[in-house]
Amino acid sequence: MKHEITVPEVSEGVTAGTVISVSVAVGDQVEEDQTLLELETDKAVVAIPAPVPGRVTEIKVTDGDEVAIGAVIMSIEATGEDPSEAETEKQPPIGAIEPEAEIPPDPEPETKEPLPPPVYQQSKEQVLDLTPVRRDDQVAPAAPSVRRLARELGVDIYQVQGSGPGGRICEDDVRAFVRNTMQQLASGGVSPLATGGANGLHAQRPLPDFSKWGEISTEPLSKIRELTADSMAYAWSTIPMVTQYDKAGVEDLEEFRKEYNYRSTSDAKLTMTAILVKVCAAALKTFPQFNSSLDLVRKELIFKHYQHIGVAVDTPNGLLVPVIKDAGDKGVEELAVELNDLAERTRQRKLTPAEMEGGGFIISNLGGIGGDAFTPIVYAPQVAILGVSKAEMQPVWNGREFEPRLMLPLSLSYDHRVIDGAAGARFLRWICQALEQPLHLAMKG
Ligand code: CAO
Repeated sequence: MKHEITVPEVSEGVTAGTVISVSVAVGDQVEEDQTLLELETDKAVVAIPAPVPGRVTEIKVTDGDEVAIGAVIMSIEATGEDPSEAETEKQPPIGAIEPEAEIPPDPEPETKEPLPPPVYQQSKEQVLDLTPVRRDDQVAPAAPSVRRLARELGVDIYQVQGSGPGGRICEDDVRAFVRNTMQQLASGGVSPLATGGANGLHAQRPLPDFSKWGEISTEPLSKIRELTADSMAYAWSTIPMVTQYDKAGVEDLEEFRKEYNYRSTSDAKLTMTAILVKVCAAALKTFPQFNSSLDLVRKELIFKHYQHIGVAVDTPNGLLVPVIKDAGDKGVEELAVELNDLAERTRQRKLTPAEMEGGGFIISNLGGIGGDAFTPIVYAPQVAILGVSKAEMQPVWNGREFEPRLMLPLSLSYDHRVIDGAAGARFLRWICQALEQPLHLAMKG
């Protein structure tokens, strides 16, 4: 029986995606759940699996194609199904001479070309403008041509008030936004909008022709890079942030971790990051404002009574942040298993959008690479993020003498509209103490 494979609903608000790699060819025999192709949307990369075992009979897309949700992308002739259930409407009437069953031709033996690497280039005709339309999980209701106009004029479309039904934004709305903003500029400055956002103008200044000075090459931005650029620019231009630095002596913890990994029969390694997830979840329970979001429109703080912690994962395609849900209710062992699994699937681009949503706080551990300190950027609408640098042996004065200690540098960036400096310092000290004396965590966490 023929199964048509359609693009599934990936996430709310996502209407289309880009095929980044087709993993099968016509004639391939596939298992149930085997990945047929990978699709990149503005929320995530998703693998589309085979719903049944069978043979691929048709592929309608190729790498780089833009496809709408619901579009048919492939067909599979299922194998192993009960023939009495399949194709019943095509059964010949009783007594009729049964024609010979039509057998699809065998695939050309061994003519399959090796799959090309994913291509991100799109032909102009096929492009369905998929410019990121997400901001704090809201979708800007605008046609691709309107979004294109906004981009050309350097307007952040999320700041444009739509005049159409349901707030739909049309070209006139974008032009009116530019006119108003220019008038405000001319009359002495732009006041921040009620959303607390910036003035909405993120125009890029014209670039010089770099090829004048030597050879250059270009490559299109991946969706991940586009989204990262958008969310970082938004956070940087709207959140007044401060970074607080501290250090925790972690020699006892490291000794325990190494001993645990040596004795453990589990596949999942206990890492410093997993321990930090546990400690931060406990810290968020003690200091709930670090797990809040600021709503300037309603003039209120939203407190989350769950501890969903994002962990920044470095992948060849860019930074992604899977979220460990309810970290405060889980033990370190369970968190280690979950983190290993999430990080692995993140690198393989096998996360679902839901696994990257709902985070209230992020840990960004660059210590495996190196560095003394850095200033992580708060990821709106969160209000704080913990950066972790490389733990190193250092001489520390204990009041009588210098003693060698393994010091883990921590950098906490926070939204200064929500968190005062003293609270930032206390929160980070609390984390340091919990790492230095885990009993402290058990007593208070
Ligand atoms: N100090 C010293 N060593 C550290 C360390 C730290 N802060 N963090 C990790 N290490 C060590 C680990 O102990 C491990 O050594 P061993 O193999 O001897 O145990 C090694 O570095 C590699 O660790 P890991 O990467 O396997 O495991 P992890 O849990 O510590 O990190 C993850 C997981 C996903 C956080 C990490 O792989 C990663 O992707 N980090 C990059 C995050 C990033 O890009 N952030 C920037 C975001 S922009 O703000």
